[in-house]
Amino acid sequence: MTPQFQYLANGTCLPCPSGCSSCLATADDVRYPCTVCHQGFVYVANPQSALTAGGRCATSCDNLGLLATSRDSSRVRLTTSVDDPGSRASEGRLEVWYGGRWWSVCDDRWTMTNTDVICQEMGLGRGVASTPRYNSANLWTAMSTITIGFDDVDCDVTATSIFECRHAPFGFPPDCDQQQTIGLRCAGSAGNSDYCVEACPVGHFPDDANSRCRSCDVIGCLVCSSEGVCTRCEQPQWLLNQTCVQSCPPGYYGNTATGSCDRCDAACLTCADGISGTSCTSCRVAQALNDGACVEECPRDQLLWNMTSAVCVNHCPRGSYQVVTSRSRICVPCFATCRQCVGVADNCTDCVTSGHVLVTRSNGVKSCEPRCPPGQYPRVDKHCVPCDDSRCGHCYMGGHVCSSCIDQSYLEMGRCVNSCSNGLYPNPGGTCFPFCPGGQYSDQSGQCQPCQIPCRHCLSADICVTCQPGYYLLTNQRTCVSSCGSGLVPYSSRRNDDVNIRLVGGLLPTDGAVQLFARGNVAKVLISCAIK
Ligand SMILES: [Ca+2]
Repeated sequence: MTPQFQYLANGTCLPCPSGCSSCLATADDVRYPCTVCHQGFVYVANPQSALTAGGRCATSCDNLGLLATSRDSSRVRLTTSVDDPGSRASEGRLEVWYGGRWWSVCDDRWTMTNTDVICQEMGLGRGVASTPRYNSANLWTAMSTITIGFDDVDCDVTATSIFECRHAPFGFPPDCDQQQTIGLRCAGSAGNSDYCVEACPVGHFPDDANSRCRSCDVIGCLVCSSEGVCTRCEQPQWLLNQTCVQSCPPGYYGNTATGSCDRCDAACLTCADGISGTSCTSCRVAQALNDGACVEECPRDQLLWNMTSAVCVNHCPRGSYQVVTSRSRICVPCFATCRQCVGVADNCTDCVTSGHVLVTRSNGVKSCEPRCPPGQYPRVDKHCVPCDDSRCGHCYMGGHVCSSCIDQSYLEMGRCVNSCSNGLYPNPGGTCFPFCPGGQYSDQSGQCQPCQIPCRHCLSADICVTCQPGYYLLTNQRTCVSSCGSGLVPYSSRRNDDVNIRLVGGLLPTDGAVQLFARGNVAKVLISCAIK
């Protein structure tokens, strides 16, 4: 610690004042040589000089008619490096706390007055210089962590804070890139946490009892008269009942001129933010919204749409249809399954459910259904239309190809026919196949005949394949018997867990050589009725 500084006026070296723990090597004003104060002292920047003026260390701000405040609570700071944001420097990139985070400031239209106002807001005395494109000049690598939130800042000389200066609307993308951040240099030193100010910084109020600035303690509050009593909020918040709100409650609008929530015009139920409360967004019962005004009746050329609140419209919105009588012109909601309807509520022209199709009912009205009725198919526009052949139960391929038939016709190769073609036989489901249905065989003349009981499935009148329940197939004779007889035992071709048996090399499933697959030591030998 070097308690020395030089006073240039007459070239004499003078000791650092007692309150100072650090002094300038050269001070242009002998009354303000300090850079850091001892514990228990507060820093007072030179309010006059715009050179490297330093400050003085006082025992109390009160004696000077000033207020004490803490640098840590300031909403404006100078940042010198990525690693050390908000360091106590009197030079660096300008950052402003707003909406719960720090933003940097664009250099567009920057003025020396801006620099001066903001340096004094930070308790750093007069402004010395500003550096446009500060990010670019310092070649910071972490530029992506910075977002420019303030643009076109324009301070009057009387301003005591950047929050009193005009700027482009916050929240819109500023028309400047990340390198265009403004950097400032202030005359004072930033060595101490506590410093003296003429007016409390933003978000603070003067507590006269101990000459200190105290926090408003209201989130989003810029100006307050005492703790918890806000009088001005940061945009886009609005002042309501001494606090700040994101949006005004129903019946109120955000007054863009005053920044507070004010009552809507008596005609409105709710109204839009703006310079007055006369732009209604909804109306009271028995009134309709017409172009921002609440009216008793819609104009003659408009329709009344009353869903959540009454509105005058030029065309009925989707999901409603118009009903025009000599006395009223209104829009009425469509039936719930209709996305669009015409004439009456349940006459759909489009369906809410994407897979649904439009079915024309007997009264000519179209309804949305999961599928077309028999004899119809869905066109590309989802309207159900008749199949080409009236005997089709269902059809596809543009209605040309049947997939089922009605009126006792048979389905043959996608067509419905009165009888199956030669060599084809009607099977269950009314389909023509080149074989007889189960339990029947084709006789010499090509007619299907029933198998002889107790035969169940057969190839001809005397060649049985399976038997009715309670009968066994004699596979060498292809007939069904009620008992196997001597030398034969019943055999079921069903598998069991221990032994797998199969017949191979025979003409029929129940004919052939027996093959066994045995697991473990004991193989059970089962002999079919069919094997001698
Ligand atoms: Ca700009």
